[in-house]
Amino acid sequence: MENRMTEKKDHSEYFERLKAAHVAALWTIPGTLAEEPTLDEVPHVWKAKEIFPLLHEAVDVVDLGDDADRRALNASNPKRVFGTSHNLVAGYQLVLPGETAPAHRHTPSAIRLLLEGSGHTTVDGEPVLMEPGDLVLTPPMTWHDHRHEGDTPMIWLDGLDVPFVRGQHAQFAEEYPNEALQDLTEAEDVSVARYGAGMIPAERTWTKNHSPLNKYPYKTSKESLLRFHESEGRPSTGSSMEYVNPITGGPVIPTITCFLSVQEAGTKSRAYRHTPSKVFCVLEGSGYSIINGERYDWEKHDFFVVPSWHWYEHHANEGEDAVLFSMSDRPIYEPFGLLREQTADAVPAAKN
Ligand code: GTQ
Ligand code: FE2
Repeated sequence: MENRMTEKKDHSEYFERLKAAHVAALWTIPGTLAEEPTLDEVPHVWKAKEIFPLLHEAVDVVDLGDDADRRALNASNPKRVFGTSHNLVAGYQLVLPGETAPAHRHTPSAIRLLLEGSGHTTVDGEPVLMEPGDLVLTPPMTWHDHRHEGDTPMIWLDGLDVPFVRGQHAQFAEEYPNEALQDLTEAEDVSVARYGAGMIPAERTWTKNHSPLNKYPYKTSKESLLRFHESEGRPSTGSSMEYVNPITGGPVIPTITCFLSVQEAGTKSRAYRHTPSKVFCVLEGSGYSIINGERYDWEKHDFFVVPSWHWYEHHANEGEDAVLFSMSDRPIYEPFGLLREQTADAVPAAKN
């Protein structure tokens, strides 16, 4: 009798014909039914001490306005051609005293976290004053330009959803007429006046799907975080608060949610892992994070990426409490049932 088990036919000619017909045999693609995500990103720290000098060197390389709309260095994950994670890109941007970056708008959203100096970003006609630690939003298709009248260089952290938007084939951008700064049609920080105190105007005129606040001032955010931390009995595992759209309680931008966390000197956080990716930026203090069992040191103004589904925990060094800002692509996961989150007391030992 014929032994069907040991009989080996050569099917290579069949597979050639599948290829020519642009179909793939599901039983040969293991990733389709993979039990855990396959990643094209790794943890990495971008050090202010290394990148700020490179950013200052860019002054000799590009003239703002003439050669380039923006003088920014975007962080590419070591495992990717573009993108700090698969959905987010972070980087540093520099504007010198007296310089302007012309107005434009685009479908990708951006958040800015001011690190050094001060100046203005105008968002849809509203001049927003940026000071250290302030979170400033430029939501999808809002006109924005940057200008700086102060006397020291202004550097901030950019955070955008460009990899996600490009992946959806939804990237569009346009220049403001004459590559100029936009007209100022609103008073300075008017969105903070209208929406910045846990109240909203009784007459509800806001209809957009992003936060009506263009700025979350650091003074308010940090005070709020520290009061919360105090009210919880100053847990040694630290405290975190999420920035919200004051109308919906949802994320500040449809694709990006932001957090501010405090970790007291000499203490460590709980461990977390989740499907969304996260970029952390150090506003105060220094320390290190354990990400999937490896140690990543950080200090003031460094930023680092925690890829999807990686266990991580933060340790603040002795001497100064650490304040970490973070942004996450979590809002992209939630509507599709893709959000998975776990916590533990400590990062589990790495699997062999
Ligand atoms: O400041 O408008 O890092 O449009 C990338 C794209 C900054 C900006 C970036 C941008 C901007
Ligand atoms: Fe932009």
